[in-house]
Amino acid sequence: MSKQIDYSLYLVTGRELLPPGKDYYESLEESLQGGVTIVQIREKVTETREFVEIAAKSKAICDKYNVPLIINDRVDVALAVNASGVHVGQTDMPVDVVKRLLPIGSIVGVSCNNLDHVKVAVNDGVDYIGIGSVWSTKTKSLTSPLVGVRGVGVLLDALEGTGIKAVAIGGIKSTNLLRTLYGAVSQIGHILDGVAVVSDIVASQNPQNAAANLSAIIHKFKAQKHIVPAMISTPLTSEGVLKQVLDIFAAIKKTSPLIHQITNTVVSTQSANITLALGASPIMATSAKEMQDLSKIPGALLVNIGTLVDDTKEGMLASGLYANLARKPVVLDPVGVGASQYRKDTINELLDTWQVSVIKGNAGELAALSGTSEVESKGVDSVGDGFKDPISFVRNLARKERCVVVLTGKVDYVSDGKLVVALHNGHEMLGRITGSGCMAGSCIASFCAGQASLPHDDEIITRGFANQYMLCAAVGGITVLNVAAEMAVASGNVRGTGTFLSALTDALCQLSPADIVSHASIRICT
Ligand code: 3NM
Ligand code: MG
Repeated sequence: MSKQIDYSLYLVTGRELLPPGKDYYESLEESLQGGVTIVQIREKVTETREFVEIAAKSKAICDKYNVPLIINDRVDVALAVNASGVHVGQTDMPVDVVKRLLPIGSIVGVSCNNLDHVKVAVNDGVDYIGIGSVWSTKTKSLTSPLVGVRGVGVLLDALEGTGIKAVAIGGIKSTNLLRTLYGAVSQIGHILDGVAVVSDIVASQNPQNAAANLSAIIHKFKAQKHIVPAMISTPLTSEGVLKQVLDIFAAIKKTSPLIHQITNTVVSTQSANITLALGASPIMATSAKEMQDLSKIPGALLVNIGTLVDDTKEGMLASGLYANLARKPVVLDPVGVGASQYRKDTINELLDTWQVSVIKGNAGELAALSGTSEVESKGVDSVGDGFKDPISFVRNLARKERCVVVLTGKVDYVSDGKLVVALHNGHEMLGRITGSGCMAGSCIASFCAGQASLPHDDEIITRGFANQYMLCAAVGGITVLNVAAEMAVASGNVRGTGTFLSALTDALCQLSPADIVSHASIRICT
């Protein structure tokens, strides 16, 4: 019989982290009142007698709230206080021995840092695994590399079909919990059963509030699962996408959303001008110190790593976190990510820190981001003919990163992980000026912001995977720039690349809904 345990908010104790003057038992009880669903007593240096005493008293408190108590590492202590189970690490007592010693029906959990650990845990038939460390943490000195939010999903894959539960641990706080939950998902869409937290609860003066905050985020997230399948079941047609593009286009003109862009020094001016031409309002702020304030203004965030330096990286990390918290769409342009290890590491750090709504790149960039060698890049440019099967590629990458992916090229492909849309607009002149890809990023961000300003459940906006709203926004951003390029050349005002850039800005400025309808080529591939 399977044990019905609620792993959703798993408190691991840490008496050394209590604020000065805060009583351990009081803190424990308050955290239970705040919504902790399972407790692990973790005592690393305490003598056995004291450990047993703490465990027994903690057990009495947990019993009052009907919350199971797990003991870290020590089977004897668990037996002594009749705890619900034991949690072991990779260098502790082997799981089969633990299981032999504990009463039948006890819970056994094990810490896993990598795929090999998970495979062994599955083989051992544990009840749950703790995956970590997801984020950096000061609570425990770590002996293995960070798993990262996106790394958790890979380990969850290995649990498919086993019935083994999983919690993530390490550096989880109310500020990154939503990102952790969104990002830590298996290929077929299984989410974490819970998150384990030490300092965000224990180090708080008010552990009840701290736990309640975390609990509210978890419950809201879990409730959203029911929204998304309903959306997917509404089939989206090419006409439906075009209609949404027109609605968003009108919303941009009407609301002039703030498009916060942390972009490269090569294109900053023209990206700002293109944003203005579309009717949105650019701000090119880069300091981490102003990211929280900017996140409060409705709009969207664009992060472009074209001329990456450490100073702007700090701003990028902060900007996305705040945008996630404010439920603002985030667009990532991984410019030249294949060019250097520094860029690759940074993109991984960014994607592990916040949830993006849309990733846009050329074939070389998206190949580097996804780790395939099928397409190579030279600096910021893609080399060769692109992917053999671009449709499957964008769909898979969208699933993996749980966001909308835009693959730019002669034909542009956009996918939310379910649908793939092919866009056939554009002009070869776009390839002859610098920063046309970056301008496409600005246009996508403007459309994401326009979409977010329309009346619908704003929770859906930041949700990446299978998000038809953000899919339509990305299609709109690419389409208006490409149609404007066609119209710029058709205007007869283009004598070279310089006049092309001016004519492109003019055409975008003057673009009407009727122009979009008559020029747009939007085709659903699947
Ligand atoms: N185990 P906090 S990380 C106890 O990676 C523990 O297995 C980890 O503390 C692992 O929530 C960790 O304060 C500490 O970051 C988590
Ligand atoms: Mg241990």
